[in-house]
Amino acid sequence: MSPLFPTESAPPANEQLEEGAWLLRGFATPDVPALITEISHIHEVSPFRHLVTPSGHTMSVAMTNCGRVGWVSDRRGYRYDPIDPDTAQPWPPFPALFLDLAARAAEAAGFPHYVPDACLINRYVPSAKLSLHQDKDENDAYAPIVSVSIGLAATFQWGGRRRADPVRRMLLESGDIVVWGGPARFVYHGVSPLKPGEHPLTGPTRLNLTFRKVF
Ligand SMILES: O=C(O)CCC(=O)C(=O)O
Ligand SMILES: [Mn+2]
Repeated sequence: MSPLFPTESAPPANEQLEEGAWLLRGFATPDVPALITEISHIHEVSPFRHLVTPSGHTMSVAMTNCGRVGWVSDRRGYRYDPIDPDTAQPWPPFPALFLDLAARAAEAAGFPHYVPDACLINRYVPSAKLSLHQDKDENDAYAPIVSVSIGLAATFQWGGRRRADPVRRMLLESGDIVVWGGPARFVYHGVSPLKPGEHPLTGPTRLNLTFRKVF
């Protein structure tokens, strides 16, 4: 029987978005302060930068990477590169916490033994956005994307396998993780323009980690 005077609210429920895709609400919340510290160390070695798309558009989201390879874009196209083009050095290695968190989240979504080799780190300020897209520069077409939200909340767009499919919108808050792989691996997704706000740990900013298995 439930208590007459509940003192604690129930833990946030996980939500299956479709086969192969889960929203794990609050999964990373205990790790958020340590994740922010790790991101600031990565930023000291490989700073956030605004990449240019092959069509010449400068992205509103600032990006950096850690891991064996990093996702980059320039006039020549999109690719994974073991060298940070801004520093001419390898990307910073994965912090142990990143690998551990990604593996735990993947397992909770039905993808055990997840060992990513890249983590793209996105930094959004108000009005920054990511248009509807598929993540398809990775060779592994089954292993999931594990996407961790930190700081200001954002509206996540979850579409279908075709760009024109209907899009669901959901608020992602700090500590939420979305995992999509297997049959959901190539679902179109995006982030609506970030609304202004102030988060106790990140100020007027949203950070996002997306883990990928590239090889
Ligand atoms: O910021 C997010 O929540 C999604 C990021 C994303 O889709 C990407 O980096 O490819
Ligand atoms: Mn993506």
